[in-house]
Amino acid sequence: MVKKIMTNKKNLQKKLYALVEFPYPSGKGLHMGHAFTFNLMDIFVRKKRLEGKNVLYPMGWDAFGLPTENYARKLGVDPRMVTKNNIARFKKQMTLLGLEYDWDREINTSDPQYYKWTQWIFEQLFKHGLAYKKEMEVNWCPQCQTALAAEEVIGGKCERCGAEVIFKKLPQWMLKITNYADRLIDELSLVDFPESVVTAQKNWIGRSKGFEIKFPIIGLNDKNITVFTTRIETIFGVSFLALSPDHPLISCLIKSQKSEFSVFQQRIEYAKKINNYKNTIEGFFTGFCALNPINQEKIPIYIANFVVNDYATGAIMGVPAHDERDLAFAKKYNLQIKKVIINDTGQQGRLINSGEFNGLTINVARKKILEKLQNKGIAITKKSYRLRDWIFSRQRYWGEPIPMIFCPHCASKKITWWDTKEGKKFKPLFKPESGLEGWFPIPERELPLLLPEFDKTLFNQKTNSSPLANYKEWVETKCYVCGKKAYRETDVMPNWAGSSWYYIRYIDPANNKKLADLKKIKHWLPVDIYLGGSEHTTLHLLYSRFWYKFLSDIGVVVGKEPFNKRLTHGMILGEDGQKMSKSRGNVVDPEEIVNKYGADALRLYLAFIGPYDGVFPWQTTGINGMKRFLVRLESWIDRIGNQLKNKKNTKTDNNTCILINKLIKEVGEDIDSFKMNTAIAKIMSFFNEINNNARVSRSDFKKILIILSCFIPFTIKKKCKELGINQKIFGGKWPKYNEELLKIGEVAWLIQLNGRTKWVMKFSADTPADKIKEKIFLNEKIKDYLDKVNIKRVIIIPERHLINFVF
Ligand code: ANZ
Ligand code: ZN
Repeated sequence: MVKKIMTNKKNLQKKLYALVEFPYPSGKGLHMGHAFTFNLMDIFVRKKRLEGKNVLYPMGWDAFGLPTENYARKLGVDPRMVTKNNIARFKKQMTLLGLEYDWDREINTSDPQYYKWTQWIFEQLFKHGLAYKKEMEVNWCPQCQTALAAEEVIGGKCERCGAEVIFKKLPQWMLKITNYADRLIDELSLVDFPESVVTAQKNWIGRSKGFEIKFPIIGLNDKNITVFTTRIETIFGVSFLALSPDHPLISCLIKSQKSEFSVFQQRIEYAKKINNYKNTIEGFFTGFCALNPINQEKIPIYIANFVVNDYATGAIMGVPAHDERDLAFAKKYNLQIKKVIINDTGQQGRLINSGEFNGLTINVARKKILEKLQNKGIAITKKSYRLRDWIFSRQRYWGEPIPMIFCPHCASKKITWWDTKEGKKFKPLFKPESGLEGWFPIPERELPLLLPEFDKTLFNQKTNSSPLANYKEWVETKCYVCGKKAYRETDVMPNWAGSSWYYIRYIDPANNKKLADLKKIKHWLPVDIYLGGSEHTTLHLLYSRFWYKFLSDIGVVVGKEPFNKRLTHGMILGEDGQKMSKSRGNVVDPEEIVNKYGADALRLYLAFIGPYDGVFPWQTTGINGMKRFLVRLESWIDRIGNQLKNKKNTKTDNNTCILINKLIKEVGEDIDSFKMNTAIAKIMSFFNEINNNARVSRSDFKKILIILSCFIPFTIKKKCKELGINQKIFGGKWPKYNEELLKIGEVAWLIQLNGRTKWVMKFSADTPADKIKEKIFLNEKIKDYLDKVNIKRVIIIPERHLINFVF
């Protein structure tokens, strides 16, 4: 038993799941940014494999999406064909670059055997109460009769035909990601993400801890306005309440002044149009007042444009003396400005003009005021979130069909899925939303629900909703509950769907019974290192983490977080310092570069260009320089290789031995910490320092080749072949270094105080004497000591490795 656990642990230590964000196979082929990122991970993975790690290093295709659909529409070709061709080109280019993925794990989100499981996950979400339908506004082009994605609306106009885009309300599938808001924040403490990513995730969710307070409306019995505030201690300074322009109470408050209110509404619409909304302050007095529950003061109720409808309660208490926006509002409408806190910065503030609470600090006042109002049932503590539910419908063709049917008959009888035989037995994690009568998931055994064949004419017809609505035969189906006529959902899933769980499928890509085998999941997850773009630090990461937590809740995966470590990579700009784009004409195509300079020159160049998270312009001079370095390397390899061929049993000379040990250690450490640029710098300085007539043993020569093989695999392969080195370099082991030898290059310095040796410190032999003092001061202990005395003179005797502080 014990033995079994131990071997498992050993296996786990050996596993490494290295993930890079999979690309969208666009028609443009691999771009330089892909090459930059993929190359970095490739170096890392090659080293880990040489170390004997069991590495999962997969690649696949995020293949559904808008550009392919639009291209298909324009040319009347099947997006399946377009995707297939693009993928073939990407794959060829990746191979050209020497990226050694586990191609037997390749996945493609538009492959029915893949999206079967995307649909399956959706059905689980639905059954567990996490999917519902809601009327939401979409961008609609009345000319093209189609919904538009945000990026297709340019300056309020349709990108394709130039018609003015309107908002149209359509019922959309929604996913209740908000149910996971707290966990999506709190469990960030379990992962090793860059601080900027953690902050981006937190800000997107936007959790704010505050209070809800009820203000009774004077003259409307039993009616209250509930406001959300993070500053309950300012309640004595409230001089108005404000509701959002869509607040449900408005209908009771503006009965006698409907026309004035509609003028106000038009004013805000206009402000929205001229894009000055943020700086606009527009208020409308309802004629009603409310009672401040803390002191029974009468306060006017306004409607104000700056109160957001779907945040918190959609109503605020205005405290002009302590909030800038409230102050601007109070000035415009001549409202009281009453200061209730002095020193209102940080925690130092104290209450004034606040009755019995005068003199209290902010924190104490908060507690006391809450206590008082809470006892009367007027206030509670409350968290509010900026995060909204995820709109999951797209009015598109090239996406995963949402696997739902709607039966009007069952709907009229108010039958939901949870009323069916299967549904009754089911225990949902969350209470399902209302409004889902007549909506049923397609039986699991019938998945995947295939996207209907591409049909140019149907595809291009105008609809009132989605292209799939034109596929009448596909849409009409039979209700599996009552047997009457039913209709398939015609919306498809967003592009985010397939990428929210792809890293799970890599683990077990051919499984046709499950999304992936649990044992394999337990072995491989979490992903050890995930390299991706800064554009995905919010939504993609949030959605994937949400799905993972849900799948974990239903026992399909284990653990709380899917990605242990995340790195955000930078990018490569055009030679002109601008983003590479066809229209600017500054695109540098990796395939062309490989053809001209060879893949290894490009690999070296991209790894050397700078830190993995930087942004760098492409430089032709740089790649030329790399090509020259590569030529030098090759001739060095040839020279040593040929020497070894002729002589036997060469021993490495001492100096070279030290250099090689340093090389192994430092390059290895740099790769581990993803500093490929400094790793290459060290390789370069190694070849500068190594003597022209250096002697290198066969085994040391191989060590050098192994290190180089992570960066320039093609060259090393070629050289091995030429030199007849048939021991497989690529199946070799990442070399070990000798600690003792590293020390040989070190010299012990005596550190004296007034001529008496107090400490001994080791420095590498090549440390210049004038740098020794600096280095000594890096030692905390010694620095503390020396800082306390008044040093008069410092005597350095380099020949004797001695430094004397005189005081
Ligand atoms: C009184 C107050 C006094 C406020 C003060 C602030 C400063 P966060 O931290 O972002 O949650 N607020 C509440 N709901 C709002 C809505 N729907 N639209 C616009 N503003 C809203 O901000 C919370 C603060 O934002 C709340 O605290 C409220 O103003 C405002 F000296 O209440 B405060
Ligand atoms: Zn039915």
